Amino acid sequence: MKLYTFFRSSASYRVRIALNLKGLTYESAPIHLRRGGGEQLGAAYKAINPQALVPAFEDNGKILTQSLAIIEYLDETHPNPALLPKDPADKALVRSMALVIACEVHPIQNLRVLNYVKKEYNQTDEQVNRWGQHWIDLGLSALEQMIVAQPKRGKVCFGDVPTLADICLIPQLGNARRYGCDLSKYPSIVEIEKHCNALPAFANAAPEKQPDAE
Ligand SMILES: N[C@@H](CCC(=O)N[C@@H](CS)C(=O)NCC(=O)O)C(=O)O
Repeated sequence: MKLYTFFRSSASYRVRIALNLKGLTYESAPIHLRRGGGEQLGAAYKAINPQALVPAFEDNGKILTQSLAIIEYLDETHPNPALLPKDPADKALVRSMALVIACEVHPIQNLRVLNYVKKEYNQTDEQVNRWGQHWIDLGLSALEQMIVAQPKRGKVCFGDVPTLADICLIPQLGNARRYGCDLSKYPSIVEIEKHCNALPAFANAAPEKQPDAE
């Protein structure tokens, strides 16, 4: 198993957590998103992922892309521990929490989007930062309400055992801090982060623990 990853990439971080939760060992293939204008944009990496995004994942000669597709593949090929609840309504709830981050927040404060906004619309770093902060805050504030309102409130987003929702949430919080978001507005999220980061699967997936960390 090989993971094309960048230490600071939150989508790669999601897959690293899932691999660790499953107890799977893998080879890390670092793709530096800034060096030389971005290694993800080179022909060699585009042959692996035509979207020029990390992560990509190789298993038994097959290449998979999109972090959530990779994580669901891992969950189906290595079912224990499960990353989604069995009950269809619970499963839909966990997926909806994960998608708040993966569909609504993360894509619009991604490197290429921010670079585009900055260059095409002549925005300063400060303005681009505010853009990122706005979308992160909107998503986290909704997620905080979803966590509090759900019936199985426990140590993590849903119940007491980490799911896909936590796998998406925790990496996003590092980005949130980088953009200057005030996380004290989201007390349940901060508690969940504390709990998850005490678990080796999450701690060992953190950007600063990666072989390509700077
Ligand atoms: N939806 C994709 C998002 C992947 C993605 O946006 N990756 C970022 C790093 S977190 C990336 O490669 N950015 C490179 C760029 O913007 O040029 C997934 O979940 O895998």
